Amino acid sequence: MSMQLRLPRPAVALRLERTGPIAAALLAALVLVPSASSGNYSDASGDAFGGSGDLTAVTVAGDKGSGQLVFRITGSNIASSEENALYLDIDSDANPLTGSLRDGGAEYEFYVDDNSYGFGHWDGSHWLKASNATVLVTGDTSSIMISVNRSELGNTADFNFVATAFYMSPLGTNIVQIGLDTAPDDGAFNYSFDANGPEIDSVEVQTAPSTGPRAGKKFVIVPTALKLPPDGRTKPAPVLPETYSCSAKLGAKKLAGSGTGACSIAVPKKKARGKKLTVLLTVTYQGATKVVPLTFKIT
Ligand SMILES: [Ca+2]
Ligand SMILES: [Ca+2]
Repeated sequence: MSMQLRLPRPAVALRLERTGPIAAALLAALVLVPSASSGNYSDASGDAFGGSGDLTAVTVAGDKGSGQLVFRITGSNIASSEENALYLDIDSDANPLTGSLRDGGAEYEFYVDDNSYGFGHWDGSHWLKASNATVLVTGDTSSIMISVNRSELGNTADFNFVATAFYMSPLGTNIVQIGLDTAPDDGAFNYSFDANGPEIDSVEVQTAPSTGPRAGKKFVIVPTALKLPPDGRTKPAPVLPETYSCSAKLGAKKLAGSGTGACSIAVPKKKARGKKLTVLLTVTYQGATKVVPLTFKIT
């Protein structure tokens, strides 16, 4: 079995008081966050082991104006007891090489159990209690919501994060049972206020023919990898968009496309050679949308 152990953090040893059921203050905070748009991240269901909660999805909605962020972490059997807790690590500078290296470069960490939460800040060598004036935590074993303002996350604009369901209980002398599920399985998710989802820095594409469009032939564009900020992943599999589409023009004339996302473009035979083909490639991933302009010379 391949697994990656993120060990329990003695980290946030501090226990702050649980906020209890959804309060009017929480509802007010939520109103500030547009609910239509959010980063949408998923984790397989049924991949938890050792009795830990099973995480299945995380959404992150941020309001650029106020800086308020709302994480919704869903699954089953999460944060059900002190032994079976939920952690949210936030790498607030989106740099896995700074912060707590044992925790994927996190500068901030939440701990949530069935009746309390903790919020810690890495000071360079220790986890200390963080300022939590804007923090609200609520939910149940199928959904935990954590709301915090970026003013208490180092004024981050773009961060990485990992949710971890972690079970640990003594089984006998010097033996503990450990269970775990992390989202994602490898590396970290990214969220940018500007993108309201992950920051997509660039998109790699392949074309057919690889040498570029030819007059009178079909020209096909396929995105083969999205470049996101570094997230500490150990298995560098390409990140593929969830959907993509193309809009192509020859000069001012729109060209018809077919196939996946209309990215198979019919290049006219007449008066096309030597001209510029412009394509707007739109990719979507985890709630973010990125439009990439591409230009080609027709031969
Ligand atoms: Ca899972
Ligand atoms: Ca960091």
